[in-house]
Amino acid sequence: MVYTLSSTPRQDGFYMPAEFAPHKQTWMLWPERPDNWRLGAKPAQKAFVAVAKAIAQFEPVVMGVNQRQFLNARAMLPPQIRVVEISNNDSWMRDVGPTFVVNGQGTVRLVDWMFNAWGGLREGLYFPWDLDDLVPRKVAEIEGIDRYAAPLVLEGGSIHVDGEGTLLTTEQCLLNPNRNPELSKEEIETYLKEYTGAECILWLGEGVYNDETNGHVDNLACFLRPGVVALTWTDDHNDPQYPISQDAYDRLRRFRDVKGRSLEVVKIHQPNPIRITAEEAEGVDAVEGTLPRQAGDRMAASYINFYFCNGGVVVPTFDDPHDQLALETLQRCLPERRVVGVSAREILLGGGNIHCITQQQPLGG
Ligand code: KQY
Repeated sequence: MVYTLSSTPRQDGFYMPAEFAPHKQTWMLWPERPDNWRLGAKPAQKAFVAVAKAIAQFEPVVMGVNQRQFLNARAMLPPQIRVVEISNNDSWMRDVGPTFVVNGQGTVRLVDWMFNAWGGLREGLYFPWDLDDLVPRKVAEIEGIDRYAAPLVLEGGSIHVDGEGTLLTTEQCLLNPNRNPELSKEEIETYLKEYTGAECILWLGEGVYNDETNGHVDNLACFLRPGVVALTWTDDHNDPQYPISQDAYDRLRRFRDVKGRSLEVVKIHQPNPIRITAEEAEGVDAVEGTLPRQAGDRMAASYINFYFCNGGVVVPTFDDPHDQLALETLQRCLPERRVVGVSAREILLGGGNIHCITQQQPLGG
């Protein structure tokens, strides 16, 4: 039996563990929509296969797929990657998927946030999003785990936790009137605490320049472990990213986490500006209601959009001179893990990156 609970995770002693805690498996969704992914999503599908294979070196991967792509996904993915039919509007499992919570005694449940395609009817990135909104319920049924229905519009990429009670987010996203306009900052904090178990909410300002999610934190900054945060960085004062990263750095240095610690900040230099080419833009179908792709638009490229898995870290690379330094810096900071780079331009062209297309299910033990 799978129950929808009327209590909150905090009331029941559940909390969201850090991404770097042990996982049972990783969830992904298969890309196919031609108004977001160029050339009928064929290049994106190859990139998703590369990500899934990289993660599968470390832990099991489950790929959710719409019915019409089942056979294609099954044929393109290696047999150890499980393929299950989960209807969806697009493939951003971080954002449409559940947030798993644990109680430290082996029980795992999930939080099902409300989803409005990053901004609702006026500013959302596509319409409709009804299938996306049902993904967490289907994961609950597949896994046989109970569900909390959170009365808050939130995407998984807009929060990071350290697993000890500290949560990192951005004002640009969570206070955006296109998410929860009826709620005050204090009310949003209360919901975050009730549904993730966090006690200390740290607010950064804006997210990465031109990020179409309204500034998800998962492209800007993340915990490497409790007390240590990685931040996307540039030394170029003329780059529009500079004041954003500088403000985030200043805030991070001022913060104290739930344990009263000051935070160490590791700067990860961003890639050189990446712009969509005319050929890439032409490959995307124009559909009313979907954010159009235009040649010359700068993409929100960041190495921070990486994913922790058991014993590994899967990091986007961009065929850029900064790739090597990003990989080396992460490897130096995370010596107990193997850092793996995956070429991610095709994922970036869809509006996100490796962290945005993955969702960890904790072991919970
Ligand atoms: O988390 C993300 N970065 C998702 C972005 C959605 C893009 C839809 N075009």
